[in-house]
Amino acid sequence: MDKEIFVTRSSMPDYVEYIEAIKPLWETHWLTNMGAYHKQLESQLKKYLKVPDISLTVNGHMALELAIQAFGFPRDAEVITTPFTFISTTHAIVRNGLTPVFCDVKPYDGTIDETKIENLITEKTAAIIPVHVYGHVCNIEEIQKIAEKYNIKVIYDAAHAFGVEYGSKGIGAYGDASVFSFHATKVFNTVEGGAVTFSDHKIYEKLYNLKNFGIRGEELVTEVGANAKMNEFCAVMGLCNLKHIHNSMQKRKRAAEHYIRRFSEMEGIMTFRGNDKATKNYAYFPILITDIYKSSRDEIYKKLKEHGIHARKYFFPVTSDQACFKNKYRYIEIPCARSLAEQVLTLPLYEELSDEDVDKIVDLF
Ligand code: T4K
Repeated sequence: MDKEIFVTRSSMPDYVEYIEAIKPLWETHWLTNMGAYHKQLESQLKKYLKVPDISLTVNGHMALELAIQAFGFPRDAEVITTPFTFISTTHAIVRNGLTPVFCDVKPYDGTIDETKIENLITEKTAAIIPVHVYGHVCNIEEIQKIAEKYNIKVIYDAAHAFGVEYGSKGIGAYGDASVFSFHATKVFNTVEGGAVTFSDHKIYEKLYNLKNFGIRGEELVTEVGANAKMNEFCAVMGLCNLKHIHNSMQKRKRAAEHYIRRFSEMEGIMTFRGNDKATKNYAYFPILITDIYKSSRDEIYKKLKEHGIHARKYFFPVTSDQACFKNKYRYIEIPCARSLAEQVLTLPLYEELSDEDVDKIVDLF
């Protein structure tokens, strides 16, 4: 069997660097509940992500669930969202008791098709939850215009968009809130972790309650909350990984550019360009295996697997077709989302992926 190559490989600091960094925990024994490292990471990420405010969480999914909950939408409200995403986006809406309304996406970048949002708005629409899928930036300006026109909220699922900048601002500075994932498979990880970014400080207080049982004093609980705090071991992992993030993205960039060079010679294989006004974080390397290519996406997926290369069909099937959601919600045509889901293949991309690894993968096409 060839050396196995997975779709990604967690970035980790040097072992000694992390061990040295967590040593003080053996003196303080303060391991969680908004400890010193949690505070440090919040303040460093606020600067790095160029956002007005941030609240850390135990993972990206809980960040999304609690961000939605923080706005207190009525129970039967509708939320316009994309089906071309990881299942977490749709779960977070439904677990809040809200109804997802699936909008189609744009074929060239997979983000929500802003021209189709307005038709889906009803008197029950409370929010739009678009996804900066693969780090591709949504049409922020148009989405904002629609939100203002109908007085609805915008919560971006920015799980893939860590470090992306748009204009002079961090991507998390747009909309009413944005949600990031720091999962082990992400470009920046805290093992498990996530964050909500926003500009209204009232949201910080609300999220504080929601992630810490609503506790505001030893004998005072002001609201019903969950437990979704980031612990100190994860926060230290984040502080260490943040020191190396530039380097890490540069290495991913090198591998991504090598893929692009190789695929530019191949008719029928499309790579994504993303938004020219946004910076790139090289979080994922999705390609489209179009109908004119000699093999189908599934044939390539299988062939790669036979050679120990574990590409992934992120995101097939569309979330609205998953067993738990199929035929449950309003029927809306989503031809582009379905077609992308059938043609997309996310290829391995991580720091240590060498040009030789990329060549080995592309040579199998
Ligand atoms: N919104 C969006 C748009 C998202 O994509 C996600 C998560 C979320 C919200 C929710 O955020 P989190 O609650 O997860 O923070 C993975 C991740 O678990 C998930 O975080 C991610 N999106 C999704 C796209 O992918 P799987 O089930 O495909 O991962 P898995 O376990 O198959 O791992 C993939 C590869 O990564 C492995 O083959 C090897 C490598 N790996 C994996 C792990 C777990 C490592 O190198 N280290 C590891 O620790 O879901």
